[in-house]
Amino acid sequence: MAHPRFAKASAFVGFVLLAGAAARSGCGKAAQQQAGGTGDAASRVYVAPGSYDEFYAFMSGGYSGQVSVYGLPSGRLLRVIPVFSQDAQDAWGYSEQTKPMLMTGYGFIPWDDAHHPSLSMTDGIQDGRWLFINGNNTPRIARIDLAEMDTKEIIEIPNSAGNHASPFTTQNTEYVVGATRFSVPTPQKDVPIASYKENFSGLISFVAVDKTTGKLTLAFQIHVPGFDYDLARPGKGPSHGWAFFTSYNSEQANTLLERNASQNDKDYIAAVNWKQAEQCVAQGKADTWPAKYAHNWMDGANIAHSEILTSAKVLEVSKCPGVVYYLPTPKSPHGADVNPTGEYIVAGGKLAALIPVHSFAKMQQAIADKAFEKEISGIPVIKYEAVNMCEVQQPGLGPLHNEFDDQGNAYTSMFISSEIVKWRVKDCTVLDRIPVYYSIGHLMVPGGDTKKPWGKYVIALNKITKDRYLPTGPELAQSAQLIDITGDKMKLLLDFPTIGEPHYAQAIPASLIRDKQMKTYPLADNKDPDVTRTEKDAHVVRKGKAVHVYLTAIRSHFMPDNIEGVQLGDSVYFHVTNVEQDWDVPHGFAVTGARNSELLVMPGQTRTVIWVPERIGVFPFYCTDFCSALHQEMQGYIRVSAPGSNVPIAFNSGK
Ligand code: RUQ
Ligand code: CUA
Repeated sequence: MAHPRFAKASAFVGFVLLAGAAARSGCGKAAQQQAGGTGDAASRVYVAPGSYDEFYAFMSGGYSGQVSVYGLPSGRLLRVIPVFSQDAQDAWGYSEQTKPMLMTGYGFIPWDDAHHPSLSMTDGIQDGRWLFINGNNTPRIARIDLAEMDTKEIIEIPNSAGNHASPFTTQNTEYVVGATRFSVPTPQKDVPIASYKENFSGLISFVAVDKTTGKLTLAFQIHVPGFDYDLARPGKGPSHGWAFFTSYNSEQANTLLERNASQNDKDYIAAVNWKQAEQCVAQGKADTWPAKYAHNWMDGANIAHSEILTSAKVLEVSKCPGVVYYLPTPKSPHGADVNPTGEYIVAGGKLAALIPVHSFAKMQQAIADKAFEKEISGIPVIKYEAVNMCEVQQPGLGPLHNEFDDQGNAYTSMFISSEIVKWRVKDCTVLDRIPVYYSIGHLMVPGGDTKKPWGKYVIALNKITKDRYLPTGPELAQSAQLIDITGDKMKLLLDFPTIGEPHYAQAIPASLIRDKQMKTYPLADNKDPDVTRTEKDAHVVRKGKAVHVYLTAIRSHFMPDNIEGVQLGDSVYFHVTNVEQDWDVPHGFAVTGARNSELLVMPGQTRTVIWVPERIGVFPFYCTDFCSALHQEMQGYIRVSAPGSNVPIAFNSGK
């Protein structure tokens, strides 16, 4: 049976793994019969040729390191935005103007594991300015500009390891948050791994976002016990000023966590009063720790810069009492989600047989009453009964994440029983359930994490597709499923494959950002020091062993397109300016034997690629983007002579 949802949940790990395997193997035929695909469903997702989708959806690429942009309800892929991974299509991380974006305190790192996109908000409602996403492996947070759909900034999070609980946005985008998933010696030092309990700890990080420019600054970090801080949600409305972080491994195991971190019946949600933390930091109560982390940004000319920062403000809980409380939460919780009113905090206890709903008002009362069961490293643990509002009983197996609609309902993803369960928040009553194919991780309702859910759909972001698509060798597509939530019963409308692993996603009404889309970069404003504004300015100069070629690109030629005087041992810098000012006319640039990538140059922009020839001869370069009827003619030659040759630098020009 593909959906053993009524099986009694058990914390016994072996059982859990088996149940997961059962869900994964699926029973294809039954599954297909239950799936959508009716004419009605087809018409709900049909966006006629030439028409636009209603929503932009931004999906994390997981281990692809990027963000993909889809239209909803059609599920059409519109763009892949390069973020943490080098991307040859856009020359991201290959061109000289973009390479500094991938700098870290560990050097140049051209990859990360991107999990959770998070849109900027004003008063708890999406404002269409920026999208943030975390890098999980080398802790980082990126900021994408939604008018250009381009990554503008990446900040590394020092002293942290595994930046998973990130980068969730506070109500007015005051902060995006981060936390330590893998506790480590903090600050790092050489100690036995078995000394975990004495030497390992976690940090919860608050990265401030400048209201006007979006600029990211590491504001402060809070030093916390060595659990695994997994996911987070800032509060909103009444709970604005707080943020909630789930943790597992309160056992503080350092080996075989699948067993050793599954001992306790409850782990904790860390409730962090960040407004109070701000005050403590302002009063000088934070310590300054040495640190080494990169801050990378695109300037107004779209040229990346990178600086290494060397200190961080760290607040000890003992110096700011009341800044963190622990809320007991069953069992090894994963997601922590705050409902649209900001009153309820819902956890997804992966190994729990229920979904706990904590009340912010009860939490405040419990703090006033000191209804604590104990303290852990100076952090009061509030009594479960004093904070819990209700429990959804037997919802299914393996609850992970929760999203909300505008009708007071929650939707929870069930990894093990492969389903979405809809339930009423105010009394924890299950209303409906729908199978998904298979092994759902996150789910997303457009605006479902904000004060104003747009509703209409829930998207299941599944880990396993098995029998859903034509097979493609050992690696199968991962999948999103679009489900209608406008009626009492959820209805499956569409399957569409995704790029990389779709952890979380966000969606915003297209009307909020469609008309803001940038069409070209004004050539007059191009401040790149290597810009070539007109063909008359195109030229080639030698500076020692470097030859700089300043080219223009316009339909359908480069200027210059005949270049001589380069010698083996030189590095050739091709600075290509696209002097077009029309929308949707990029030009590409590629040269034989280039060991990096092509360039793709947007109208009005300059991009540089370095070419180090390794043999003598005459080599072609050409435009890689089919830009006009005479695109194939958009080509040139560069001649490479022997070292010490007397061939002078020469080029044709528009003069
Ligand atoms: S985590 S399911 Cu980052 Cu739940 Cu992916
Ligand atoms: Cu320019 Cu093809």
